[in-house]
Amino acid sequence: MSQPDGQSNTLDNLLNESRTFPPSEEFAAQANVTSALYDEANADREAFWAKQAEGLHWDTKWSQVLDWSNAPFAKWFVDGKLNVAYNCVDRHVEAGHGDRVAIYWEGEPGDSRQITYAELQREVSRTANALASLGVGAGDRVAIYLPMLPEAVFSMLACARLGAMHSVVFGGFSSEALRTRINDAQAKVVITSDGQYRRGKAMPLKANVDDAVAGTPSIEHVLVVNRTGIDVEWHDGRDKWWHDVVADQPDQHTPEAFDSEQPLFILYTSGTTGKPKGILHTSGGYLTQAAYTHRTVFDLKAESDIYWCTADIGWVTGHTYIVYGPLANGASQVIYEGTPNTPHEGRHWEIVQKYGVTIYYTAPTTIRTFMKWGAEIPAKYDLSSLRVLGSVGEPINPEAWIWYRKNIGGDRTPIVDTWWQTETGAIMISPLPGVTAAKPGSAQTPLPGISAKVVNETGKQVGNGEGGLLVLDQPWPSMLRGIWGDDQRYKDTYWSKFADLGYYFAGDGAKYDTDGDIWLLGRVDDVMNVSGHRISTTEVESALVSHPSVAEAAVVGASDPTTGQGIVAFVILRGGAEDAASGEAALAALREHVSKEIGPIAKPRQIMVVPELPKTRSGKIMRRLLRDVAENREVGDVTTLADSSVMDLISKGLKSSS
Ligand code: 6R9
Repeated sequence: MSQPDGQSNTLDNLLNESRTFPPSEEFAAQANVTSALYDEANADREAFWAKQAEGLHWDTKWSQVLDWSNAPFAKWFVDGKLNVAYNCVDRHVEAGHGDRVAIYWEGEPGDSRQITYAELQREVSRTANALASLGVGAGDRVAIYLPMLPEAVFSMLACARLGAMHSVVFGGFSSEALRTRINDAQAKVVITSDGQYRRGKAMPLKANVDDAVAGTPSIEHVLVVNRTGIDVEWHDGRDKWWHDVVADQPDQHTPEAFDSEQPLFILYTSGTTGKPKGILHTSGGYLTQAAYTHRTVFDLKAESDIYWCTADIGWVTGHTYIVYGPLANGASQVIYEGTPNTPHEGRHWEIVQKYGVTIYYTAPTTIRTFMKWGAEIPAKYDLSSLRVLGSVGEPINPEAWIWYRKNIGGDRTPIVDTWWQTETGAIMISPLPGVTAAKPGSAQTPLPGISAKVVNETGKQVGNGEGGLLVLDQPWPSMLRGIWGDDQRYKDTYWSKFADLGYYFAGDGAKYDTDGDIWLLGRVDDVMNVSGHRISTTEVESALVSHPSVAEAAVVGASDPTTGQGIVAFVILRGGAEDAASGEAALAALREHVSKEIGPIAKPRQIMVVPELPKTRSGKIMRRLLRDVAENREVGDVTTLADSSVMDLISKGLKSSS
């Protein structure tokens, strides 16, 4: 049973983690669903999904739930017609919830804005009218390159309303990254802002668009939100201020019903090689699974919950769990513009306290950052409103999970560790907070309606206690419908490894524990091979993080003349531990700790103490760059890093300490 003591020196890692946290009786009693949902879905998957889809408003009902005859190109809710924006906005107003707050927006400098569903309906209508006046119609592509502003949500929903597709590009990306994405999608309009606040400073944003758009013949207009008031260059005719074009539009707009398979958005995700893939999502199936998972996995009560997902809108988590899922469910949510340490390291907890946030969804990297800052920071705030916590983006180390539950969740809240991908569109594997006895570090069970398996190289399901590759062996409503403009790459990337079995290969390693629960082990490209043993980076990282002095760890395999690969670890120490642990003896003790946790084979050859780790916008560690450092190579392409100066910091720090 549970020993919820994250601060102790409990030796735990993915191999012997055995604590479980069943939901409390009170939580289970009020939960939206029970374990009967698994039985219902197993009895008839298509009927189950049809029932979920019935929760949306359809102008025309579907004639067939799933058409998989042209696999791997799926059609869900065939012949059905709906408007996605109507479902996310208007129908809540028509149901009498116009006064409910949809968005509590909190700006980084401390300004704030509350937007009710009735206001959201007017804003989205105005934006749709404005985009239409700029020539945007069904099937067109609109690039959105904005900070976390309400206008980003208005823009996405306005596209959906018009049947146009959005391609949101993270505001931290370079002009070059924006240019290639605009060109790949042949976008007509790009929506941006003059600047964006980052750690208390107004940084230019439109300037990047000017650079990008110099090389994008398809762009006809640049629509600019005035956020910071900094100077911008202006191209008459091409550039339009949001407040000029949108404000005067009529605040009514009649939504048109589109086919269930009408493209909704493209979202680019970087592959290990080659140009980014434009992942294509469509309407009816996507919205069905977004709404269902948001309601079920977070146990959402739309009338009373205050939900907060801390992701950026430029990541798929922002699409599905800030925009489409919560709004389709009529939820009230917080959207925060800035970084977690502006102006101080308690900003998130101050926001939780201010709005009485009940559901909080973030990434392991953020949790480990909070650990590094210290438990005394959240302890200063009233977090008693929280009732469900979520994690997404990477495997969460058991120690971080325990810390999260103890210091944020008051040893009380369920935690849902949600596995999914840009490609899956919505959550696929996760505990259910009122049903599952949670295990720290495991995503555990495919959701009702979803089928996933761990298989070996030949596609045969492995047994309990064994590891292999994660596959999805049945189509699901929010699955990607392809890679924009490249059907062959879609088939090659996801469907060729187990072509005769028809399995979708997710690219992740995973294993079953002795109960048959699933543990994710990271991308298969990150698996190391030490003297012929396959060792997962996640396992070694979790062993390191389970040591009291370590806040974050990244592990790579560096080529080694004797063992094939040797394990090189990069660690960030917890607040206060720096002096004690960076000495030789302390590093030797850390190596011993890993050896004891996993076995001598997993003992790092070398441990380097660093101030930061290189991460993508969604908080994933870019191990490729660390491998370059470990193998003494010139560091490769850093354009998709959230903060491109991090690699300099790491290289400099290593030089001065050696
Ligand atoms: C939503 C999102 C997808 C990859 C995925 C996996 C990793 C995400 C995870 C997780 C273990 C979890 N991942 N959630 N690994 N446990 N709960 O992150 O999408 O940016 O496309 O990344 O992220 O490796 O394959 P995306």
